[in-house]
Amino acid sequence: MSVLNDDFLWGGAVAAHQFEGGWKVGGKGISVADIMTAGSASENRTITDGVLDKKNYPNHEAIDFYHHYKQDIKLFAEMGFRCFRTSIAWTRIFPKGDEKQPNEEGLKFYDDLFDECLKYNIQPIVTLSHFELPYYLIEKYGGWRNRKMIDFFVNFADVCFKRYQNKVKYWMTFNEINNQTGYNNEFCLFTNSGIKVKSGENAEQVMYQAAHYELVASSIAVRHAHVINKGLQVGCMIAMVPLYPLDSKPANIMMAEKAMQKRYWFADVHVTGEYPTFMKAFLKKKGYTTDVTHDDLINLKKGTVDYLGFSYYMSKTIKATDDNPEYEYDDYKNDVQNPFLKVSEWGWSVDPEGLRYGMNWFNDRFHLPQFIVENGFGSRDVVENGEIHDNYRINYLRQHIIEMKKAVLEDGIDLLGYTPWSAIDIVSAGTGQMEKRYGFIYVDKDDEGKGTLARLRKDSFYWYKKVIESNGQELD
Ligand code: P53
Repeated sequence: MSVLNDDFLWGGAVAAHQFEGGWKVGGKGISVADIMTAGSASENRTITDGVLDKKNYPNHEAIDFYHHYKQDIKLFAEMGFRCFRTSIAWTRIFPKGDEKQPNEEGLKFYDDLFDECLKYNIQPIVTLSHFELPYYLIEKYGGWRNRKMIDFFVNFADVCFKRYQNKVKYWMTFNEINNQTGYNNEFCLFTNSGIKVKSGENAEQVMYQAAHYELVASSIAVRHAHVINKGLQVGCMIAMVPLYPLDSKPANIMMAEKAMQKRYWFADVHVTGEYPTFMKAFLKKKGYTTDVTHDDLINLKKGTVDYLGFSYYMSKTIKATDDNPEYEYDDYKNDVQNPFLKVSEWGWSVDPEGLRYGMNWFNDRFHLPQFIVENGFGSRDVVENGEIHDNYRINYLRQHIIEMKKAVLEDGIDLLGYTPWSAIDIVSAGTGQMEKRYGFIYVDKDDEGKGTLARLRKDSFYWYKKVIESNGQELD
């Protein structure tokens, strides 16, 4: 029987703002994550005007990886991680975001972190922008509403590529660039692009213009990376949430197709360097992207990505409505329950086969190596005598690894690696909770911010260690 390549990158993933803490240490500036309060499954996080007194900002301390990194990386090594995906907090390197010179103390922190990984032969995999823009850039420039952001991002990327080129080979530019469309898009417009939608404003229009600037910034960063060091591999990062038609009614099939276009055109631009025809037609009809220059189009074409990084948690199912002959996807109107799938406490469906489907869908279009950089199950965990029996998490991951292997071994997809979310328990991006846990390692901290921060190995820790040791053969 064929098996995965020996150099398959098994690991785990996190993002700086969700686990580092140390929000004011080492000259770090305030990021968008630092002004978001804790929410819950039913209550959204609020975005406050700067840091206010007496509010619970879970990202300020998070799990304090900043002061625990040696201990935590040792645990990752114990599991046998071959790689570790994290992000570089932009505000550690450029506290305000528009400085010309980087903050040496911030750069030094990531040197130490990456060296600690490399000591155990763990390859760092790095995202440049993962929901942690400098807040100053939002106040002063309006975030990605502003074309100037391209220069600030590219400067940040250049500094990182130059500094860490011998420690980090695989990079990604913008985390889940496509989640600004569809589900909860105003929240994502803030976390991804630092944009607060004004009343009376067309959020969709703002999003398309901001996404254009981000795609141009990404393409310039990719081109620069290759000039700095030919060995660097820079990918995009797309949230793959397949949108299935509810049934075989042609209108529902067409609705799902148009919805997939609306959510995944970002990947077309990243990979081909061009806007796909359906998107050109849509933008023309709406008159949305008014600021697109000739140079932008050249940049997009010259900076196509080396691989396709993506997250996969769930699929969604949709149905057309009669009042929408042009099939403009609106998740609030079109999303329906999939009668075949169960959902988690947070309403996320569990659909292992959707992972294989998504990988095939990407592969049919793009013919690029892929990297599963997030996949996991958010759940409450119970500690009993210092043990955590999280078989629900093991089941979820096992089923997804089985489908991933089919995609590689039966469908022939070139897959670089698999970094489940999350290497260790961290603050949820969507809800700000600690109790929506994804980790192999439990962290003693609750939603009120109380706890000793002690680390405990869950059952899934020992299970995943065996999976890696056997290169994905032993999944029981
Ligand atoms: P949390 C939406 C849909 C799928 C994944 O999410 C998403 C989002 C946006 O919240 O985000 C990714 O923590 C993201 C991570 C995040 C993870 O999924 O809300 O890249 O930062 O933590 C899980 O449960």
